[in-house]
Amino acid sequence: MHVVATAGHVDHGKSTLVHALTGIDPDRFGEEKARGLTIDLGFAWATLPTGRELAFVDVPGHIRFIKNMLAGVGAVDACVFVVAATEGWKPQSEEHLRILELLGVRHGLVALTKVAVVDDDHRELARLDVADHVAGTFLEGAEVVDVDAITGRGLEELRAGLDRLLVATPTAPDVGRPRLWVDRSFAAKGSGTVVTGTLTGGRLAVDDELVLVPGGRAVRVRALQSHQTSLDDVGPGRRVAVNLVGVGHDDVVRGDALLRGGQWHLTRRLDASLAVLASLDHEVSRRGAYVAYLGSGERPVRLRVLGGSALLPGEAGLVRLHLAEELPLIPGDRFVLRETGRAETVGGGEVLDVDPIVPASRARPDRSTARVVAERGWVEAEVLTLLTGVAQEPQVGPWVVDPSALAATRAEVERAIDDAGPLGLDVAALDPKERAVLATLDDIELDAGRARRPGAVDPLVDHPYLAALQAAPFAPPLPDGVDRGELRELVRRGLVLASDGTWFAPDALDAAAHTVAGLLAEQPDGLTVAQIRDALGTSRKFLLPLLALLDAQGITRRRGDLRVAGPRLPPA
Ligand SMILES: Nc1nc2c(ncn2[C@@H]2O[C@H](COP(=O)(O)OP(=O)(O)OP(=O)(O)O)[C@@H](O)[C@H]2O)c(=O)[nH]1
Ligand SMILES: [Mg+2]
Repeated sequence: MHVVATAGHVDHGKSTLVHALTGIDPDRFGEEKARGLTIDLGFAWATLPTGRELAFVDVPGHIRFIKNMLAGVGAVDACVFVVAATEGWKPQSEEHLRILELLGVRHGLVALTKVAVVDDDHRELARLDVADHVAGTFLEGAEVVDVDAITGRGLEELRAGLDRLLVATPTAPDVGRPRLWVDRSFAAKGSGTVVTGTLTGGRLAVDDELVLVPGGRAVRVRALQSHQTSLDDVGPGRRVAVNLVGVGHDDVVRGDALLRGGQWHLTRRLDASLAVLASLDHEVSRRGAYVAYLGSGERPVRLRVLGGSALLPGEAGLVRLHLAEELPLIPGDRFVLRETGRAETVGGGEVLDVDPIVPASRARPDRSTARVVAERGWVEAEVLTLLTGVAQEPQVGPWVVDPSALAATRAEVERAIDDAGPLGLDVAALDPKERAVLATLDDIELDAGRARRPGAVDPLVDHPYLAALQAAPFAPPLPDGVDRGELRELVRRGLVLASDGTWFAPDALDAAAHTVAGLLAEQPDGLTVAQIRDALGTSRKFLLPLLALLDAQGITRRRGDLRVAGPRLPPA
């Protein structure tokens, strides 16, 4: 399945040829038929001798309707370039060829039309004329087929030529990210809003929840058609009509995009390459009123030349474009730039950066992902995927990180670990990026939420205060002279139990629990504080905080003035 555009000067026979090949008159409007002039895009389709299907987007040749031509050729796979043998190469032959070049069309053939009304010499001259003008373009060496759509001469050769052309023409790839630039929106009887366009990037299916951009309106697909056949789902590289729920046909215009929410970076600002046509008679600078043809739309833009102030005719450079509305763009999207004041095609290029963050004075955009990462240092893989249009795997946590930014954070984390010494670095004190980096470090031990170098002796395990507490379990000394940070860490790790300004060894609690269990076995109705105090040989001053710990751990429970068995009381 391919979508092929016509191109060529006004009246050279584009629509007549499409009609002859498909049986469908692409001129849809009464005025077009009456004047014999295409005004807006026309659509038709056919099956070639080999069974291959193709859709035509038929464009107007008249210079006044160039913006309609531009709306139709943005997403096509190939072109049929029409030159009338009666007239040869004309101004819009030239302009259409330039536009196709700028939009990156790389496949096509030439139909030399009206050959039945010229003699052989004329026809040969026209052929030479065409060969001259396509030299150095994608049409150099393309097949040139003599046809006459009125007599039917050459139509079979043209069909065979299209078959040969399309065998060698890649179809629009499916990257799971559909985008339909709308070229028509209308109300269909009984079914509501229908939009049409050339689908690229992925599939659409009935019941899909989609959004319309700009604006972000949520819509649902009620029905789909391609070539007037209803389908449940449809792949890229086709002309598609989408019946939408959730929007009136007047609220969608040519140039809007239909897509899945969350799959696109929407931007008002982009960096791009710009090739200026050699035929232009003035330089391109920020002065001038420009429109960019992006997708199927005509967009007013402000332009700034990067790395200079102007581009000369025939020169290629870099520009930053500012749009009036947010568009779903990815690097590689192509555009044509025209100047509205002079109504002339200035040039065109390729989107390089859909979210430029470097000031225009320093920006040097290119298509490389590494540049996008380097400019940011850290970028979430999901965001990078939107910015590049290519699926990106995270490197560290959810991020892709510039090598120098990663090295810097790594060094910081290592230094912090070394500074923390044998106690280890409290991982909770790190920010998420540092924590993600920590997880990538080899030579680090993680224990109880602290990171330290392996082999670093933990000073807490043999801490003298532990020995002091153990030596006097029921008359524990105060932590005088113990470093506060170490004490906090001892408590946090459960090496020391704190209660009400008194500190105990865990052994003290175990011993007390056993003693109490023994007493309660004999006296299950409860023990007085004095009984426990005497059994442990301690004083009230130490016993009350100790009982608070026993209660808190569920070893004992209070009942009035007595202590009875709690759920965690050990067996006697
Ligand atoms: N004899 C002859 N006449 C042709 C042929 N192709 C087109 N014509 C005539 O040329 C005129 C213009 O044809 P169209 O098909 O409308 O030309 P077009 O390129 O679509 O014109 P625009 O869309 O306005 O740019 C019509 O009167 C056609 O009948 C052909 O192959 N032979
Ligand atoms: Mg026409």
